[in-house]
Amino acid sequence: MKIPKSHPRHDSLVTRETLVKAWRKGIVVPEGLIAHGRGEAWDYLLGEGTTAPALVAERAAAAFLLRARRPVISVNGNVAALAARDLVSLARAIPARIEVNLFHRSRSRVTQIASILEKAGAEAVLGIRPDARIPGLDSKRATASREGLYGADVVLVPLEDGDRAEALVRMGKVVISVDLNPLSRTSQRATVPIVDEIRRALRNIRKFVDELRDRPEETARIARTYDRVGNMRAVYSFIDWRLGELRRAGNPPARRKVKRSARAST
Ligand code: PTJ
Repeated sequence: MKIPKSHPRHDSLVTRETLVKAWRKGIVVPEGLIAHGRGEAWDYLLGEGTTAPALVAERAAAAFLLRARRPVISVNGNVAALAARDLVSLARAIPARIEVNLFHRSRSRVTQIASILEKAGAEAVLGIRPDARIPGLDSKRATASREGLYGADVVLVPLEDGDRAEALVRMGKVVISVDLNPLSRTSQRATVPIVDEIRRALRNIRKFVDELRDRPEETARIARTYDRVGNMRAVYSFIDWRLGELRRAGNPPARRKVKRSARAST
């Protein structure tokens, strides 16, 4: 379907079409379309832009990923369909391994997703031949590679399910999630929950990786002082503020531009 450029919800409709196309090819599962709708509803509430607390979490994520010995980024169908390029760009910048890990796992989906990532510039994508299991999980999400998710010390798990996030935390890993729903089990369980849209989050983390790469002391300070509970409180305060504005205006307020450098201190 061709979306007219003049449509007031152009970008949102293009995203929806991208996911539907990926579903037709078998990359995204039908459940992924439901997940998208849930995420977009939260994005409306958040104002469809990166909030100041999300920027703080994204900067912390960059610090943890840069300090990691074995950083790994997990990819599922939705993430591959929406953000393959952004994800590969971040993985190369860190550098981190990429592993395809699916809730609705099938060999053909894993292979298709790995090939999308390779077309976007990824090398040696993991997940096709898993050789380990994450303890305490019964779903197909438990499959992992020793070289990748199983052996990682820091994992970035966008659009994750809560069970696996929790299991990865139990294994002692630093778990960075990206999920627009601050109340999801994933956001509740992750070490660094990022409440932001996947493409915005990946681009921001990438910028912070570039900014922090040659600043080990600042990176160490951010990792030491990152305050998960404080950050989630700030997310709830933001939602509270936004609802207050909506209540007062009776209409969505114009979004205030967030200045990345000015707002992203921990
Ligand atoms: O490809 P598979 O087989 O691994 O399956 C992928 C899905 C997404 C179906 C699977 O991981 C799943 O069931 O996830 P959930 O439990 O529905 O959680 C997905 C979360 O992602 C929800 O809490 C949404 O709010 C959130 N979400 C959806 N779209 C976005 C998002 N968060 C950030 N950016 C988005 N674009």
